[in-house]
Amino acid sequence: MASGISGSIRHISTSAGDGVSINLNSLLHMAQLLASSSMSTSSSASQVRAVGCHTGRVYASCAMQASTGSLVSGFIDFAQNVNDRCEPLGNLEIKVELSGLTNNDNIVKHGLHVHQLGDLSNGCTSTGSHYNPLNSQHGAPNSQIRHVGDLGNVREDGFGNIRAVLSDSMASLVGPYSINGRAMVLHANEDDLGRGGNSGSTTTGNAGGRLGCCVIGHSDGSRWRGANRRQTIAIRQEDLWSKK
Ligand SMILES: [Cu+2]
Ligand SMILES: [Zn+2]
Repeated sequence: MASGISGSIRHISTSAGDGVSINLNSLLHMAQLLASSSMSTSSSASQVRAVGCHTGRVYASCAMQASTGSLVSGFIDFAQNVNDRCEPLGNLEIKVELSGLTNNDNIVKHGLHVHQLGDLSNGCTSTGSHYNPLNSQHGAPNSQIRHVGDLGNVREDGFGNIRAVLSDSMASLVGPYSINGRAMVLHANEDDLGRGGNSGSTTTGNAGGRLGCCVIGHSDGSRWRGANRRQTIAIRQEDLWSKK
């Protein structure tokens, strides 16, 4: 049965020739339906799933690695609604849960960007510059002129933690400008969002050194849902404190 299905898939894509792109997604969808309904062996099914998109939610995660001299740790998680053509539906949702930042140093805001390369072979240095597939200038996340990777600043609480929920209209987990496999970088200083009036401002936002970085990769969403729960608990605790 399994060889029959994969055999017929191969046959269709071969005979379709140049026209294969027209119906590739419906073909994959059909193959997924066939695979999920009747296959007992999983190798062909997992190959199909690896390249297809379901309408629904996709997730990614990034485990922060500290640079030398930095103690930052934690996770950045991502969720994105997509259609069955692998196109984003609405904004990318981002949850930042980091700790180990230096308290009482008068730096409260830290630049957070997607950098071009998911390469940590030379620490955060080898992640390259801001992810900028449209060859634009650096800017604010809500600006027309920005890098796709420009996520602005995240803010420390009074205990060296950063807990933030971001929503971004340009960065995405799918499509031609996907950030999956690229790097998140947390900077030592505040990002001036392109308003600093010098050349550093329109390239990096003068956000300074790299405190930590991580490679964004596909995840099953379990951390995202866990982060959801922890966040709800944290908000409740803040409520309790504020009522005291
Ligand atoms: Cu950066
Ligand atoms: Zn930038």
